[in-house]
Amino acid sequence: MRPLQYSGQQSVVIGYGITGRAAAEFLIRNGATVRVYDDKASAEVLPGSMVAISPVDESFQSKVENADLVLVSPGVPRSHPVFKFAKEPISELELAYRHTAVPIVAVTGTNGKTTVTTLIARMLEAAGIRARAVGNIGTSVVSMLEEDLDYLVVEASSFQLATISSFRPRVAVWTNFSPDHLDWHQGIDHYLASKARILENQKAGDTAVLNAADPVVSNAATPEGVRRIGFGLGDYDFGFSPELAALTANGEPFIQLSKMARTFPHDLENALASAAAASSVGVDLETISGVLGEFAGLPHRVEYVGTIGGVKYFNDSKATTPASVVAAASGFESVILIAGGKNKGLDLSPLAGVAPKLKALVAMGDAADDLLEVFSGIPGLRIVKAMSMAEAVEEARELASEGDVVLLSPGCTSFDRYRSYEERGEDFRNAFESLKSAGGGK
Ligand code: UMA
Ligand code: ADP
Repeated sequence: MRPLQYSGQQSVVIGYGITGRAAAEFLIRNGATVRVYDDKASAEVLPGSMVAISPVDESFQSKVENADLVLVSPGVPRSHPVFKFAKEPISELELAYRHTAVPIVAVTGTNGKTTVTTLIARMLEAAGIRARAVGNIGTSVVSMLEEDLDYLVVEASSFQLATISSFRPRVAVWTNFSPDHLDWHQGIDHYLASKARILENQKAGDTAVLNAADPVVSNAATPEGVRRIGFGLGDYDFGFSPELAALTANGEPFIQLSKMARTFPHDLENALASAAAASSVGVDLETISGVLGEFAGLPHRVEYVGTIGGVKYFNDSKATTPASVVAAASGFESVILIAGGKNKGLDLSPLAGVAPKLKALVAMGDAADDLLEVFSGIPGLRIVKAMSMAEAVEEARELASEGDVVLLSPGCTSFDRYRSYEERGEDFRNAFESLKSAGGGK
């Protein structure tokens, strides 16, 4: 770790969640006086700590304007007054970057970030490189700075990238781009610009791993001398050969699909992005193949739950954008889709892209009526509305026949009914188990 100098400095931290706590502790440990604002807190001083927490009050503007450092938690939207008053608000990614010499592999994109971050970390570890998956995946980066590591593999959200200044990943991975988080960003332009910032501080000799089949990502500008590696389901640097049924590196097959644990189309894209990144830091293709052969996927991401009466059930609760639902459904032939939840300001009409795979739709949650509108014009499609997950799973069972798939892939956040996508996915699993123990319905 590099030496630190915050003695006598005033810092303001906005939000006291995973990020805010870790950042406040880090700054205090390094001599700063920290003031935390959290809109959900009543004014308090944490017992035994040096942290005073309050909601935005009259002193807020002057405290923010006069602070030496203003750190903003990722969930704090652009409409928050801190963005009006702070000279240079920074994210925790930026703070961590300023204090580490450990090289960073960073992963952004609308979908697939957590999966690709996990895969890259596993590939590096399998090669004997000491690496940790951190960031939006759930662990603050500053809390890892004391660890003895060779690489940090950072999942970087648009919220975190929006407030960087010098953050420079040696390897930047951009999985794909489609509209998301428009409520936070107040528009798609700011969302796109924030994602693109992952590349802006790269220097000659660094690597950008870019989705070659995605028109937005493949056209992103990189600084001079940055090595660009394209990946995708075609003839790219890291590509896919349908004839050989294999993933390829520079045209040469390195793993047969039959050897891979997950082979939906988006799984292959995630495998290629991860392989490209790991290979760029020196991991050999054999080690990479070994990891891909064992990786069974993460929970709540097109996760197989079980089979009732020849109908397979999959939990894809993490899918909170239309593009992710389309990707998930593309791996199946005849789908009963359970979708809906809280819309995060997105146009849901691209969900109609799943229509060719759909036998029926079960719409639920706050966005149910919006979904009915999107799908109502599709001839022959059965559509029902459900008031709860249990009802949705029962309805889906009624609509399904042997060989069909019931897929929970909401395309919306869970916050209308649940605290998290995990809780929603567990509710789906419980509804499945109840149906199964009741004999499978019908
Ligand atoms: N808060 C305010 N004012 C606001 C908004 C929030 O005071 O306007 C306060 C809340 O009252 C709460 C605290 O801020 O006390 C929460 O901060 P936060 O929402 O920034 O969340 P953290 O706990 O710091 O977690 C964040 C990421 N959360 C968000 O981006 C919303 C976590 O990603 C991430 O794992 C963690 O930092 C570590 O990096 C979550 C996420 O949903 C899983 N990410 C989005 C996604 O993946 O789609 C981007
Ligand atoms: P993120 O961290 O970006 O939300 P995850 O790896 O957690 O991404 O995957 C979330 C969901 O996005 C999955 O459940 C799946 O529906 C979809 N998904 C995953 N990878 C991709 C991809 N490469 N392209 C499109 N959709 C994807």
